[in-house]
Amino acid sequence: MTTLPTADDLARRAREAAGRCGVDLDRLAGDRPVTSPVNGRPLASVRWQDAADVDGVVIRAGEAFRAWRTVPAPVRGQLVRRLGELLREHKADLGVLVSLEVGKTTSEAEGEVQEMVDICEFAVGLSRQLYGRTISSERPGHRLMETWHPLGVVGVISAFNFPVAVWSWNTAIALVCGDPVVWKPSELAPLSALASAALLDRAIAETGAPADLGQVVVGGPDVGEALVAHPGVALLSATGSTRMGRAVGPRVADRFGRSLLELGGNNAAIVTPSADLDLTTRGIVFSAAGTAGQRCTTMRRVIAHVDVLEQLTERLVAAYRRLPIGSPTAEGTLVGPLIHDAAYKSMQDALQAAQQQGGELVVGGGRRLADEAPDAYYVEPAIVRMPEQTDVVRQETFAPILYVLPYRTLEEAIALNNDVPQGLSSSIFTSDQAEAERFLAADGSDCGIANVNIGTSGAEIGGAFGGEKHTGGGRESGSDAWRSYMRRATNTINYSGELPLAQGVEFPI
Ligand code: UN1
Repeated sequence: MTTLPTADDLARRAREAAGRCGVDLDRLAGDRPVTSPVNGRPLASVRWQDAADVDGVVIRAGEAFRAWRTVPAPVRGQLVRRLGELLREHKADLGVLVSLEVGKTTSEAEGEVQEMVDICEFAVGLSRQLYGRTISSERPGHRLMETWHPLGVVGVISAFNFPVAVWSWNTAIALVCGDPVVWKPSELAPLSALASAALLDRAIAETGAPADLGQVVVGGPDVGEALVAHPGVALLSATGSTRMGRAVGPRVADRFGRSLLELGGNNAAIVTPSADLDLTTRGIVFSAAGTAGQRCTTMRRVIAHVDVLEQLTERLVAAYRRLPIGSPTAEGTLVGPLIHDAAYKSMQDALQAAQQQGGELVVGGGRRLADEAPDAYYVEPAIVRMPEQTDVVRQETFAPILYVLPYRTLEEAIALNNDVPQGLSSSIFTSDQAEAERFLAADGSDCGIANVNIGTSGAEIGGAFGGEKHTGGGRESGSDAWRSYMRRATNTINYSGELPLAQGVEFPI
């Protein structure tokens, strides 16, 4: 009796969901196979475009920009409002596509779509709040102010693990800011991309906005490279590995473009002696094992005080043993598959390296369902006790491995938290307010996200999302992340009838 759905069943479900979202089914008639990590079998096929197509796409986006930039921002918001409604209506359809293409459980896949709806709502409100400042002028009869204008074409390169939400964070904000978007989705998730793009196309048509405001180019790395290099792309927002960011950042900078980089994380939780261990255990397991360890916010390290380390590890091991691993579409599953064989191999390599570097594997690491689906990679999330923060712990392995490290003083714990190249997310579990404040202070966590008594993953869209150091420094989503998508003009207005110069300069002509 098989527990995984058949290839035909998955292909039919994907096709139907894509059709309901309005995907032109001709686009699914290409020669590039799409594989489902659920069973390792072909799910569909798509046609790839290539680098030569990018120029025309960016030029059309530039034309759309020239029309869209003068549409009042609250009117631009109406397009995003409609997009949000359509996403809400098709939450289940898009959820199915995300689940089948990247292996998320139904709840997590639908949660991803909910993030899309949320960012649309945020952006609609924002469309009436793109505020500039009025600044006191040093000269009489003068006013100083700043105005935020649309920036230009935004290129979005997204990763497989949040195949559509990251596009929506960029797109909802870019559109209200007056910018068109050209999207290069992950090669591994073209169906959910085409479905999201079809919903945007529909919102554009229904609201009478310029047709080329949202374009998607399904293709390989050459498409991404063409977007990075194109002088018509004003802002390049890229999510992926630090290696990718290292290639993208300097090339965009070289042409004086802007880039917004959201790269790897190596997120830790500090667990202090006063932590509520029940809540802590649940918080850690969601962040470390959820999404099969494939979020950039996944918790990869626990830094536990020596007085609670044993007890905490026991609780975590017990919870890990109970984790339901299996088909992400089956009810009750909490851990779905890894994306592909390379992810599985990198997990095995890291586990081996960790043990060579003094680590002790306390639970997990094994493969599941290999007989039934030899090309799907289900794994037991692993916990490894490490005596210290060795090389392998300082690297991001995109798989569910949680390293547990001991500490004695909070200073030492914070130093360990910060002593990795990445700086995305972090948390502290404590009931001691002073400890929490120390962690959040200027000399505390050096990450873009620092939490208290919740895990490192699962951020809401209302805050700015991103991190420091090798995470790339970009901020997307809420708060004032919109400023990256606009250009600021400083305006000085003279209504005095005189011409006093700033800094008291005299120029008597
Ligand atoms: C990512 O993994 O690229 O905070 C994004 C989270 C999600 C977003 C993750 N809201 O885990």
